[in-house]
Amino acid sequence: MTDSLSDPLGTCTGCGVALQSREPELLGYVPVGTADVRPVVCQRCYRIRNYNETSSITMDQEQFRRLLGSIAHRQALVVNIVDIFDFDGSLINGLQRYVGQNTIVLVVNKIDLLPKVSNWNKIVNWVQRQAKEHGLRVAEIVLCSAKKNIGFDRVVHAIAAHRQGRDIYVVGATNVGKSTLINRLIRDFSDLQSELTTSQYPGTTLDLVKIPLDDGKQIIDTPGIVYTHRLTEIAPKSDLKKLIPDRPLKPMVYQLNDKQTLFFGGYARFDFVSGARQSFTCYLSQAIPIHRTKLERADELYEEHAGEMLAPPVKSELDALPHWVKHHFHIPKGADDDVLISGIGWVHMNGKAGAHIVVHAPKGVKVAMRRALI
Ligand SMILES: Nc1nc2c(ncn2[C@@H]2O[C@H](COP(=O)(O)OP(=O)(O)OP(=O)(O)O)[C@@H](O)[C@H]2O)c(=O)[nH]1
Ligand SMILES: [Mg+2]
Repeated sequence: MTDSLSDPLGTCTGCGVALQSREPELLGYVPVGTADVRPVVCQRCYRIRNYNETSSITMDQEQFRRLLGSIAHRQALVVNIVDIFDFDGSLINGLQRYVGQNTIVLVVNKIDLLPKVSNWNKIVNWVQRQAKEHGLRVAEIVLCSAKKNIGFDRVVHAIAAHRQGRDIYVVGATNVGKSTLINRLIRDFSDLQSELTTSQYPGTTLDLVKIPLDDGKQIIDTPGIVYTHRLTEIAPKSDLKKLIPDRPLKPMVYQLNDKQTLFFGGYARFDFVSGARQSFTCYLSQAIPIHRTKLERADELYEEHAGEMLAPPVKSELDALPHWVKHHFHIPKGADDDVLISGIGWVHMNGKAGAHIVVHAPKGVKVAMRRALI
């Protein structure tokens, strides 16, 4: 994975990229002289850490798939991290195929974002069922918050129980918190000085970063897989602060009559087309305003107010986003389901009465029905 410009300077301890001191505009650049300062981080990592800069350079996805596939030929424990806020969007399709016979521990991160009253046992059962439906055989499921240090002892326990002296690969979609979780492990269990680079933007880690363990084995951070079905991959970076929640979700309950519409900023629209009056509970970042209107007014409202009252995205960002497509759902009577809009959140329908729902979301963004998480 070394590019042709790389010097024999080794790799960046923050993101794993091969270091070079010739081309400031290319990945892995370190100014001459600084490459001797330990631990070495590339200019991009330095800027992300110190100026909260974004970087739009990400890894070639084919390379990533090859890298993931190589795990199958090694003896390893695979720690797969998923983001509870975008569970369906952040699952790795076909992970089982990539990792072969190796054991998988599924770590469900960002649990701090769930409403405070959430029942963890119910969530573990829910994850178990989802994993099974996706054909994922996991040795253990652990809920945690790497950032807020919740449930971390359970993560450590699960890793210790299943590792059996093997290397540990931490894998997952971008931005699920892989590097944050490993940093916590480093802080708590080693006296290493280096730290992995983390950021609020997807695509931070660029290559494998191997961190030595006391027993001669390694824990390996990997770049996140990019799924363009996640809104967070295609939304302008400036909107991610709003889209990605930074505190526990506050369920917003709407009692709707049929032919009413909810707008989620200007990013998606939820039409309750038919069915008896019922409640819909929205779980979105609190920075995304919800507007209720009549279905017959919805097109016009969007025409007039997209990018202004219906924002984010703001007007100047609208053209760069894919146009909306419609997703139809017929919710049977008695169902207890969510409609997930990857990267925006989800709407829970108690289904007492059955409903026909239409979700409008940018083309390509994953919109799916699932059993209720909460
Ligand atoms: N709310 C919350 N945010 C978290 C948690 N863990 C990580 N984050 C945040 O998620 C963002 C991404 O974290 P990273 O550790 O860089 O994620 P990553 O999976 O390594 O991302 P890539 O390197 O891009 O694949 C950062 O803004 C973190 O602060 C958590 O437990 N809760
Ligand atoms: Mg990372």
